[in-house]
Amino acid sequence: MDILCEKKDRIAYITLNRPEALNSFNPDMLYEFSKALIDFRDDDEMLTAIITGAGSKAFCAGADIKTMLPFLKENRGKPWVTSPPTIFRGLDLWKPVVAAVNGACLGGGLEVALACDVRVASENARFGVPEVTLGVIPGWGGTQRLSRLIPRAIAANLLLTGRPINAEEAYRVGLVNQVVPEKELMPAAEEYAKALCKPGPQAVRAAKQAMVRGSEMSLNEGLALEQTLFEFLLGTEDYEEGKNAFVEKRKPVFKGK
Ligand code: CO8
Repeated sequence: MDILCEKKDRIAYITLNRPEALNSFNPDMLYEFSKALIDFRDDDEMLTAIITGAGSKAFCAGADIKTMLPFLKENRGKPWVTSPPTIFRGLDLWKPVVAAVNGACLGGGLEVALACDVRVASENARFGVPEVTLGVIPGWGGTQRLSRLIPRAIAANLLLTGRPINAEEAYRVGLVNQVVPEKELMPAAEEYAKALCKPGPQAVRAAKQAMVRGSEMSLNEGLALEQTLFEFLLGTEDYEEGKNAFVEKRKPVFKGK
């Protein structure tokens, strides 16, 4: 299994599991990744996912240069073959996702992390988009998401030179939320995940949707989307529970309905 999935306490753990190739994606693994994400999206018991890489050397070194890139070349013009829905393209996933980044996070690996909502890194993490050094460009969202997330000059330097940055610099430029010693990586990621499980699930998803979709819209369109989602939430049981719990001075028990 190139993708491991475990579910515990409403958190889905998705592990990229080809440590012998630094968890780089071959075509089968990409399909398995897609399935795992769809399963997470459709499982009502699951509220948040944590994506990480097996072993301590890498989160993910990107597409497998020896198998994936030739596969993509062979199937040029056939997105139905090359692009199963994932968080970096084609899958609307409004449940929150945390990336726990251990070691190398390069190319497609960084693109996976960029498509997550929160990124926690171990001190040995390195981030980069080396695709230009292979004669291609990032193709799983890196050219778009990186410059939307961090200052454009820094994104340009990474994208156009292919040079990586270390965890400390990634934190300084706002690429990651927190840097922790390696052994504290999963506990730190779990802390974020648990915090994301606490509020009303429908509200968390609506907030993510408004933020992600809104960033693609004019301010006025974004405000209209926000209002639509707000009014939708007023009709949910979670809103009644959240409001009543506040008034009754107790903790809310959300059902995600
Ligand atoms: N693909 C295939 N094998 C890999 C990859 C990779 N991306 N990365 C590492 N490996 C393999 C190595 O070949 C090696 O295998 P072996 O032991 O059989 O020789 C093993 O993993 C260990 O790697 P290294 O010996 O190189 O380990 P180091 O610690 O010396 O170096 C690095 C670690 C710096 C991470 C180095 O392995 C490296 O530079 N890897 C390549 C990183 C890279 O260039 N990634 C970008 C790939 S392209 C991409 O991601 C495009 C995504 C978008 C697709 C678009 C679709 C539309």
